Amino acid sequence: MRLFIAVNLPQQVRRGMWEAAESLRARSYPIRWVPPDSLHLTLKFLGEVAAEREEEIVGGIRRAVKGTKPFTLPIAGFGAFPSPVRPRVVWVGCEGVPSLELLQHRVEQEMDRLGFPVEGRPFHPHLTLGRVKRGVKQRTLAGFAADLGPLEYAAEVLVESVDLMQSELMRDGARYTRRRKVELEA
Ligand code: 2AM
Repeated sequence: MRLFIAVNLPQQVRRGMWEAAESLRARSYPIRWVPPDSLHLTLKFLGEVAAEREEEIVGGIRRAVKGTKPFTLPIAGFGAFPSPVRPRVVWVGCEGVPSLELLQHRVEQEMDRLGFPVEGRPFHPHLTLGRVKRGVKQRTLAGFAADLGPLEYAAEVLVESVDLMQSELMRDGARYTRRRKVELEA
């Protein structure tokens, strides 16, 4: 099964992000939007994993969160990777939060011990709202940066747990289900 480790968001925040991007979706750019129920923050993508390794992975997540207390995660602002003028991934940001960076680093270290290689690129925490469809011409995205610019959303999320998630690739996009929830230490 295809697995990843994520922080999930309260429904109210998922709704808020979705609604804040309404005007952008209305422009019908060639973007596949993540449905509001699926919006999340990925800490580590594991990829295809044998089902019998699930407990071992949960054990790694438990070790990673040991000593981490629940913390507040401010999320704010819209952006795009690699840039708003050449967008591929559209997101809401949550950078620069030391507790989150430490947590991600510890998850990365524990998963490395289990044989999941450390990402070669720096961690840019983000909440993916949409992905530009493959092979689309750049001109179909003309005006995107100008439409993204005025969007605003900000919220504070209390992070109290980390989830092991399963991703199933369906014809109309990925379906995510929570397999396990690991609570941070209160
Ligand atoms: P993204 O939001 O930046 O696309 C489930 O696929 C989650 O794992 C997504 O949030 C996705 O991040 C993340 N992810 C990270 N690396 C990935 C990869 N190589 N393939 C698919 N998803 C990946």
